[in-house]
Amino acid sequence: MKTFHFLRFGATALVIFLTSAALRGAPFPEVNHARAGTASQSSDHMGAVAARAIDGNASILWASGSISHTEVNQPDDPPWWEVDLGGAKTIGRVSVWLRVECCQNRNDGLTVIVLDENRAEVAKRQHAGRPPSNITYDFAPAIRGRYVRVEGQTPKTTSDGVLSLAEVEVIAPYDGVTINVTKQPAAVTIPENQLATFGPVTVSATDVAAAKFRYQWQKNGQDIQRATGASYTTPSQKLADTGADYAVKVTLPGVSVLSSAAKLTIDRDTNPPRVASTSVGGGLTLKYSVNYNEQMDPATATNKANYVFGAGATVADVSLIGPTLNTSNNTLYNTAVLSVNGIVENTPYSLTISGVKDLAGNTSTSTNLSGNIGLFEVNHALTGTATQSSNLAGNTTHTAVLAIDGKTDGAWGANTTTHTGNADDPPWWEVDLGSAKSIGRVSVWFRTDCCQNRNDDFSLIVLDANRTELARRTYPGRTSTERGLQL
Ligand SMILES: [Ca+2]
Ligand SMILES: [Ca+2]
Repeated sequence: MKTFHFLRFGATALVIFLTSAALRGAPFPEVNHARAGTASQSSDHMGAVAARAIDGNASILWASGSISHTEVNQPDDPPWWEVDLGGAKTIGRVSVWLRVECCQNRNDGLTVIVLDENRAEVAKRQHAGRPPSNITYDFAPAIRGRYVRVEGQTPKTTSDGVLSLAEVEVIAPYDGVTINVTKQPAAVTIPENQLATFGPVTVSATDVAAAKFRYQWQKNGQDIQRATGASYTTPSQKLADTGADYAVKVTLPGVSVLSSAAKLTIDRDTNPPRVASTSVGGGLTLKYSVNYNEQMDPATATNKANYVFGAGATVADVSLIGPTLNTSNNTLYNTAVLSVNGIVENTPYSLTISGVKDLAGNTSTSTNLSGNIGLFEVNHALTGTATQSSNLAGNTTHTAVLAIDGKTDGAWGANTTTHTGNADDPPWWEVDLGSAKSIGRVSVWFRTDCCQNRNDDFSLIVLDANRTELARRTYPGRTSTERGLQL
């Protein structure tokens, strides 16, 4: 009896294995007509011939030796690249990979054209603006053509007139394949001045990998630009946008299906705005941030009179940040940043907010916030005056002031690092704080992309109003990024 059970279990397991293998099958056998074609282009640069774009290597890096390139010195107008498929073929998808590590402006407004055997135009697709590293067009139903041509921007405005293609694929239709939308987009209801997210939809087709599907969302039957993911999030919506239908067209080469439509309903916002949270930061002065729970009316949300602190504290300025996406509930909100004078660290505070409105015009009830202000940093250097031993000859950008502009990026190209001339011994940089200030910390960020030996053994010195030395520290050895002096 024991033996019988064991055998039966083994047989069952074998059947399951065979069934799942049969279901999984082999991937759909995709045919790339371009690999058997003949490529040409308007001119060759540095031996980077047209055939490199149909060599089966889609690397988008020049060093791969697999990228075509038309002439740079006398650019063609327009430059073109073309593959002759040898005869008319049925085409379901054209995919173009572009070089990415250089000169992306040259791809602006790229056009893909399919021509028949008599060179009559069968299809033409132009990419509006600057393409990413890959642009793909699906044709469903499939089209027939012999030549697939890529042309540069015409007339030339932002492009440099060069075509440099990593790879072009011309894919035969996926005949016999059916796309199933296994999870349709659902209807969405939101308050006005919020965004709506449709999907993600899920799709399947036998033997087809997920990466092969392409998505194009539509609003009331019209394609939405750059809405090409499995889900789509609208911009902030107005009441008048209510009732629109959203659907997604899912395509494979030569095959397409349209999802069911999902309706967007937008409710009138009758809820006054609330303060969701607050935070404290420093800078020139105390920055008190009020995070609202929704988008705010800029006029009332930045009116200083609507924010009243206790005696001695004044609001010097209010700026409105956002809208920002709250990812926990997929809603948009604004933050009011109050610059406050007259409050020091670690003291109690009271703030009354009233009269602020949301974008729909609902006025907040008066809100009182109180607590301990806690710790915040004030950077005295931001209001100081910077000088240095000399400026780099002929360079009016990298002056002393760039070290107190509030930015710590160490890359030269970020234009926020200083540079002295090359002959000072020793070179120096200094900030005058305007008057004696209490100092708890000095931090220095260095240039990061070059010449770190020039920071060897540097010294930080703090002087009083009579230039008497109060503190000095020399940092032995090499300093790569940031060094601080604790006082
Ligand atoms: Ca290639
Ligand atoms: Ca509201």
